[in-house]
This record gives sequence, C-alpha cells and structure tokens, in this order.
Amino acid sequence: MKFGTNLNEFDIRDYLRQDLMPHFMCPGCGHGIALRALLWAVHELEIEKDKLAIVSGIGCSGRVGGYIDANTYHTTHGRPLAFATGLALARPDLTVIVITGDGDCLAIGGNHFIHACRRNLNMTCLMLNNEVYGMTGGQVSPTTTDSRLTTTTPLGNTEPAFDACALAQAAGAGLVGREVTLQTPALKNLIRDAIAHKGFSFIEAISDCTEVLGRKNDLGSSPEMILRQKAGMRPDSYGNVVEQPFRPNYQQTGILARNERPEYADTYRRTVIDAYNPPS
Ligand SMILES: Cc1ncc(C[n+]2csc(CCOP(=O)(O)OP(=O)(O)O)c2C)c(N)n1
Ligand code: SF4
Ligand SMILES: [Mg+2]
Repeated sequence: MKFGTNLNEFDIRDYLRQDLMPHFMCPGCGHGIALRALLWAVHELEIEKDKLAIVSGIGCSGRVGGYIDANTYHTTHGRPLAFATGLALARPDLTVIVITGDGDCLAIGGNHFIHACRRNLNMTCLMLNNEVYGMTGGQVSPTTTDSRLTTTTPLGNTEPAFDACALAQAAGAGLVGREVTLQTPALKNLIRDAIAHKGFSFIEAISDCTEVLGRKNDLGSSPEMILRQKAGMRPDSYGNVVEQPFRPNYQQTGILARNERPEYADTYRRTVIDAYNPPS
C-alpha cells in the first residue's frame, strides 16, 4: 500500500500515526521540522509503507520515529545503527532509515557510527543535531558549541565540538550532507538524495532544542532561535541561493561528499553467502 491518497500532494497527516497525537515535542522543537522534511522526501520517492523501516535510538530524536506510520523500531541508546545493520543485511528489499541524535550517534553510539560509515551498507542515517542531550534535561554533547551553558557545563562548555560530516566522510560514508531545519525544502531534497543513494548516507539536520538549550542560553523564543540559523546569503550545492547558517561549524550545507564505492551487502553476498551456496 502506498502512502497518501493523492501522491501529487504531500500531507504529513497521511504519514503519521494519528492515534499517538498530540505528540510529545516542545513548541518550536526543530526535530518536528526535520520529521516533516523526512516524510516529504519519502512521499516524493513514493516508498511503499510496508517497505519502509525506521530505526531510532533513545532521546527526543529517537522518539520522533515512533510517530511514522510504517515499520518502526525504537532501539536502545546509541544502538540504532547496529540494529539497522542487521536489518539491512537480512532485508535488502527494505528502505532502512535511522533517526538518531547527536548524543545517540556520536557519544554512546560513536563506535557504531564510524563502522557503519566504513562498511557502506545501504541505509540512510539522519542525525538531528540540537547540540545537547535534550531528553535527559540538557547535558553537554559532542556537538555542543564552544562556551554554551548546559546542565553539565554550568560555566560554559570548554570542549571543541565534533564536525559530524567531516567524521562521516573520513570514515568512508557514501554520501554526506548537512542542512538547517529552517531550509525545509532543501533538507527534504538532501534526504531524498540520501535515500536514493546506494550505500551508507549520512545527513546532519541542524535542529534546535528550544526548551533545555535555548532557555539556558537566553536564545529567545523558538522563532527567534530558528531565525538565528540564517545570517547572509550563499548558494547551496543545488545552485539555489539560501541563507547561511549562523553557527560557524555549519557554514557548509548541501551535499558535502559523495564516495561511490561497493555497497557492503552486495560484497558480502558475493564473497560469503555465494561461497556456501554455489550455483549447482
Ligand atoms: C545506556 C543508556 N545511557 C544513558 C541513557 C540516558 N539517555 C537517554 S536519551 C540520552 C541523550 C539523548 O541525547 P541526543 O541523542 O542528543 O537526543 P536528543 O534528546 O537531544 O534528541 C541519554 C543520555 C539511556 N537511555 N541509556
Ligand atoms: S527537550 Fe528539546 S529536543 Fe526535546 S522535545 Fe523539547 S525542544 Fe525538542
Ligand atoms: Mg541532541
């Protein structure tokens, strides 16, 4: 069965489990905007709901996946990529998408992340980067910007932040991209390209935690927070002129790297499975 009644029109309600509404997200949370971009991309690709598998970890980002009316798996903290690896190997007919947070993906799940990039198994990893552990009350994360106040850095963060896209690229991911949630159509295009790419795709969506990071750092209302994502004009990798994100770590957006190399399940099947089951 396909999503939606009219495939020319995107209506997010066709893709959500309505019985779970109202959702848990705080007003203005960037994760909801990223969810919209993801479902819009799924709609444009006309992915059948029975063929879509969403795997998420633990966190506000992890809970987002459960609202999608498809096959959804809410796994343990930091482990969605490990779970998705088994799923994608066993069921190459599925479109496997991982939704993860900056803490889930880069802290507790950091080891799984680098190896998922290295293997290049066919799946898409969408990391919602709000620079904080949102769900647990606002602790510092590996992407927290320098000097930010968090519950575990009450005098300001002194650790440098990870550039997740540079890390993914160095570890061998097939496609790497970044977009701010403010640019929802551009984020949708990026996610669509990532899903269509055969291999491991990593997308960093620059999200906002209005409640526990915004409030602690006096970043203003949720509209003010999201408008801070722009400061100037620049062309993205699709040639469209869009606003530039304000955070210096995220000046580059769009597709940042493409690395066409053998997809892992194909290689594994050829070298291991076929060896045990030679054609008669
Ligand atoms: C093994 C384990 N350790 C710690 C936790 C507590 N915990 C739940 S969510 C979370 C951090 C989530 O941060 P992030 O991945 O950035 O997601 P966000 O809530 O910001 O979207 C932590 C530490 C847990 N659930 N399991
Ligand atoms: S705590 Fe932060 S990340 Fe979690 S729902 Fe609220 S705004 Fe979003
Ligand atoms: Mg986070």
